Amino acid sequence: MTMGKFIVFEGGEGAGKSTQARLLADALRARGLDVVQTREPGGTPGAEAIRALLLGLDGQGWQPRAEALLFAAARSDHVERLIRPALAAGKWVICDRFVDSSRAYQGEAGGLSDTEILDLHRIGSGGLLPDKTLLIAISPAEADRRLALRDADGADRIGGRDADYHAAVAAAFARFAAAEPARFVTIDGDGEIDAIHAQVMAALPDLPA
Ligand code: T5A
Repeated sequence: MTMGKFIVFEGGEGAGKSTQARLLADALRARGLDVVQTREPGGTPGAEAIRALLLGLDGQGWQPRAEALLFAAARSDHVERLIRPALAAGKWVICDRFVDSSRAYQGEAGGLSDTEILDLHRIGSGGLLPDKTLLIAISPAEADRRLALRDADGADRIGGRDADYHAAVAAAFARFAAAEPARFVTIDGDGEIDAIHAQVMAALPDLPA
């Protein structure tokens, strides 16, 4: 059995990751591929329970190290129970966020070092990395516009952090993409949904017809 492929969408809030993940999953299924679409934090019952702890608005929130450990624990369960078995069964896994989100949010913006985040990932998930990471880059003004339309009730605990935090996240993603050009493709996320989907498909040239 050939291993499946692991494709991850990364980027800030409102960049259009979930929208594009859905469109890519549909396009791959239309080509006859067996696709698992999933997200982080979450994707398994245990990881979804941790998601509620991380993103809920009650309580005092988490210190950066506890937050990083919770994301790593959720990812560990997700990788062990869902992602690795799906890849081993030859499926394509399309995931909304993965370890680069922890490197950007808990690392760069949250104050942990990249080495610390990658150590947690090695312990929790055997250091698994995507075959391809599609970074959707969007201007802060366009993200604000989309989220204001969608989230009339306000953002979650991490999405609601200040503009400096989100600027640090965006800068970190751009740096990761520049450092690993074979794994990352940066997609211009400011345009129309269909035009962005076309960029996504062009970033995956080796798809079966
Ligand atoms: N986090 C996560 C960490 O801190 N560390 C980690 O390790 C991980 C894994 C996750 C939070 O957790 C943090 C990051 C986040 O703060 P979430 O709710 O899953 O929280 O948040 P996001 O992943 O950011 O999801 P969002 O839904 O906010 O953003 P998406 O998925 O990028 O955007 P999407 O597709 O939902 O689109 C947003 C809106 O814009 C519209 C959509 O219809 C939707 O209404 N839209 C467009 N409108 C116009 N033009 C386009 N091209 C559009 N594309 C989408």
